[in-house]
Amino acid sequence: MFWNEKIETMPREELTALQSERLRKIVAYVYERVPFYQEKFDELGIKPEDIRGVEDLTKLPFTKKTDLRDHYPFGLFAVPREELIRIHASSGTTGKPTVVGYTRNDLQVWAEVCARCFALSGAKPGDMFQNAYGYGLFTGGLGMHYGAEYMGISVIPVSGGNTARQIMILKDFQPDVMACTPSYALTLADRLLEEGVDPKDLRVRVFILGAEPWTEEMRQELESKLHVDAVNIYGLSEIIGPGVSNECIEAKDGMHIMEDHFLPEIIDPETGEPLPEGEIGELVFTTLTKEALPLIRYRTGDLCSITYEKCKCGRTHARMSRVLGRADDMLIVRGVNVFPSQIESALLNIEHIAPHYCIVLTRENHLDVMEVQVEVTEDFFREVGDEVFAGHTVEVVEEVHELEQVVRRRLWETLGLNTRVKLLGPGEAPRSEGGKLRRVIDKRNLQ
Ligand code: DLL
Repeated sequence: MFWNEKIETMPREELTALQSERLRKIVAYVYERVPFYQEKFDELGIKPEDIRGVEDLTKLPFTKKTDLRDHYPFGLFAVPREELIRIHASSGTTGKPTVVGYTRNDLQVWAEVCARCFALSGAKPGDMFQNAYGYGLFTGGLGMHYGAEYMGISVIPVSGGNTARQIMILKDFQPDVMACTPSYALTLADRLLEEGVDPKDLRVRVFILGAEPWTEEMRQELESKLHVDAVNIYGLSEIIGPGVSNECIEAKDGMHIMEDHFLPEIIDPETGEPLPEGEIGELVFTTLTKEALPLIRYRTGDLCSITYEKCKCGRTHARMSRVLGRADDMLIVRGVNVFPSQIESALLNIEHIAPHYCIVLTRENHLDVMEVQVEVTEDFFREVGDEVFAGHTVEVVEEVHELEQVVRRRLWETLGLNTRVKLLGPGEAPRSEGGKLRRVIDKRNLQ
């Protein structure tokens, strides 16, 4: 199903013309209204008239997260505060959050793109939706909320966390659609199965998962455990929140970008040069219609690739691959670039290994040490007995060592790096309590 068929299937030539027209307008708009951009353009000797269309995009300067931080909280806003009708913020891991604002029209655009995400995910008017993204400063809860209402879906605004209540609502209200972070979907799936709930007794047919990286293996795991479709949704507060792109349920092969509102590019994160179609690099967006916080060539820090090939769902909008990691999340371990998602992929199809892990980095004698801590499955744990983990019986200890070796070998094949492996009992690795899960503990600079 389409939500806005004319736009979603617009021939590429027309779409490019629309993007060019909007780009010209937004460039003039920021030049006039945001001193930061006026200064930047002047420094580079660019006048708004120099930008005739998308072909001139690379003449424009980049915007970085640090620019938003330097102008905290409202310094990059293009409208007076009286015109704002909503504020959100994304929590920084260090220091101040990044603050974003919306005019009435921005909220309308946001509802529109989120409604398209629901359509892409196979949801339809009349469905009921359990929204387990956090409500609050985080954009996930309210963003999805208004998209669903706009489409005519009834929203159950549960917000994140409180697994017992989520399960009660899933069983009693029988929603058709659910959304949360993928790590939380795993928490939920495990709890449902633990409690003996048969997924066939639930009506929910699709999970819309995003806000953090996840893998194809995790999709398979969730789909088979829960008997649902699991689709990927992407977004970031600076650009709008959820709703920047979403997979179509027909292909589940890349997330369609709402290109009439957000103009994408892929650049080399080192040089800033644009990369050809299909190559992996840093994703950059220019907002084409945002009023409160328009951003020019905003560097997301997310690494992925983009394809413009037509999709079997009939949509013409470009598709971005899964996010493989963040340019700044990439771990450099003894000179090797490692993305947590590679580790996850390596772990997820090993027998007796559960999809719960964390990565601990330390330094010994000036050398980086990476320990991957991963849970064994319930079955394996029961089979070998819990004393094993305290190292009691000889034969079973061997079985555990063997499994450790298998994991270590798999990591070596995937990463080209020697790692330490620590097997954990069920439930010992950190779980999502409802929001995004932090899986990497880097102690190297604390030592
Ligand atoms: O996470 C918005 C959102 C809410 C997206 C709900 C999807 C669903 P922020 O808190 O600003 O906004 O975090 C944005 O999260 O730059 C990515 O690094 C990461 N991210 C978001 N979606 C995905 C995804 C929301 N599907 C940052 N896959 C982004 C991988 C994702 N990473």
